[in-house]
Amino acid sequence: MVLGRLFRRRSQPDAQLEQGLEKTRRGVFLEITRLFDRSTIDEELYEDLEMLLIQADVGWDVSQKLVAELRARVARDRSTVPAEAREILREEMISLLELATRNRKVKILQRGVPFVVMVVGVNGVGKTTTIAKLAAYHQRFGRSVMLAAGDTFRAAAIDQLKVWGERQGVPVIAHHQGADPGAVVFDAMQAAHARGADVLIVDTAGRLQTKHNLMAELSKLRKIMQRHVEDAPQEVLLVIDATTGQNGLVQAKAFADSVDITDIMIAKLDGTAKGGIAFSVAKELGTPISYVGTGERATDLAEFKPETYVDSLFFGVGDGL
Ligand SMILES: Nc1nc2c(ncn2[C@@H]2O[C@H](COP(=O)(O)OP(=O)(O)OP(=O)(O)O)[C@@H](O)[C@H]2O)c(=O)[nH]1
Ligand SMILES: [Mg+2]
Repeated sequence: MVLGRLFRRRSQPDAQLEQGLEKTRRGVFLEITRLFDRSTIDEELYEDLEMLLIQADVGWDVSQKLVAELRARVARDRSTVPAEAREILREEMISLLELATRNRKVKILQRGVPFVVMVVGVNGVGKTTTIAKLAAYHQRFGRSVMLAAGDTFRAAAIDQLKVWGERQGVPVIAHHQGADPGAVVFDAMQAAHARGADVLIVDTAGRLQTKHNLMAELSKLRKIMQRHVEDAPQEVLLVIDATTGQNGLVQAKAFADSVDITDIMIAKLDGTAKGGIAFSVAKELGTPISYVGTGERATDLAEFKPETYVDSLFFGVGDGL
């Protein structure tokens, strides 16, 4: 494709992220790239672009906003070359993702004080798998990690975390099924202190019946953590399932309304051709997206960087572009 030679990526390629976005890149975003492979900027370009963005799960509002910004800037710059419009689109997409990332607080890990990560989200979105990935991620920085099986609803949930713990060589603090998650967290905080763990990652249940129960449960866990570490949990990570699209986003929003979220993980990005979800998440939740999940293994995690993300939607190292 001629355009492939015109556009070169500017960010450092991230193999993990590219793998996660492969379906999206080879699907809708390939069509978007082809849209700009025409001789002039015309009305059809804008209309088709809007439709394709919506198809990629960018969301109705965000797609309209992106196209409106593109139109305005093309008019302002008196641009007539589709390649320039494509470049403007890239910039607009990056700045949209950066808006949310800007809210990110700098996190400081102190020796001897456990950095507590509480992982939350609705059923089946990928919380437990995310915990295994985070454990591997922190281990790569040489940090000692512990896990707490705070989802005590199902015996299987506890076992699943223990299996991951064994694989990763990470201790797991767990009680029996039906135990009070508060007691698990209490023990885990003590153990993390006693063993000098750098990072403690806490699994939670996503299946509490009402919003009120969920809030009560999570704020109770928070208080227990704060008895040991004043500003714990330093990270409250909301996991979103990319394959559930706009529906998942509505659920995530309801969740974020009841709990103070600091970071977002978009899991199962590899399982969808709708990687545009990151844009609606950034816009609707306004919380920084910090990680994406790109598969079922503990190593299938990528840090979220707006520029790399946008470039990975258009370029793949193996694509010859
Ligand atoms: N392809 C793919 N599958 C994933 C990813 N993350 C999780 N999964 C799969 O999604 C399923 C659910 O993952 P869990 O980690 O058990 O999700 P959970 O939120 O802990 O689920 P509950 O504890 O039942 O609420 C499992 O089959 C995982 O292997 C991912 O990034 N990519
Ligand atoms: Mg789980």
